[in-house]
Amino acid sequence: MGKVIFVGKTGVGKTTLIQNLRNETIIYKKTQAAEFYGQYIDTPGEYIENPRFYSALITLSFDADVVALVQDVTSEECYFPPGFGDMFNVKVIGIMTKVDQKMHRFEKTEQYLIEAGAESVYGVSACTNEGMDDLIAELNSVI
Ligand SMILES: Nc1nc2c(ncn2[C@@H]2O[C@H](COP(=O)(O)OP(=O)(O)O)[C@@H](O)[C@H]2O)c(=O)[nH]1
Ligand SMILES: [Mg+2]
Repeated sequence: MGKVIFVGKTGVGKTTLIQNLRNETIIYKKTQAAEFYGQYIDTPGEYIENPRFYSALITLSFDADVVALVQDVTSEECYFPPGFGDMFNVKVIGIMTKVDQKMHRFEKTEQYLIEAGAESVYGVSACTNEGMDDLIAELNSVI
């Protein structure tokens, strides 16, 4: 079975999204290290916040078929440099989280993920399930 690795800064909603994809009860839990949940690989935000850890992401991506760059539509902070996705040897997609929130930065976030190297971008809410069907269909087509 193929695997997806979720990469993005702390608090964008990676762990919550994985819990939703696995139909698990959503429980807040700080991600301290890379964690494997079946076909999903969760990573701590520190791996993207500090370029010193990029090598850890590259190593983890060897186990994956898709790298998902995750960014929160309410956040103004960007941690993916342009072309960031090029360092991975697998398909790179973008996921915009928290689309249920009023403070949308939809276009900017999408553009930013594309510049970072995402082939396609999905907008989702793990709370309202908005956009989840399209994301699941995409993941099912590649993993
Ligand atoms: N409104 C809203 N909040 C979310 C969503 N997904 C995650 N959150 C919240 O964002 C915070 C960080 O989520 P978490 O999954 O721990 O982020 P991670 O650090 O990227 O793993 C938590 O308080 C979540 O409840 C979402 O789709 N909508
Ligand atoms: Mg987490």
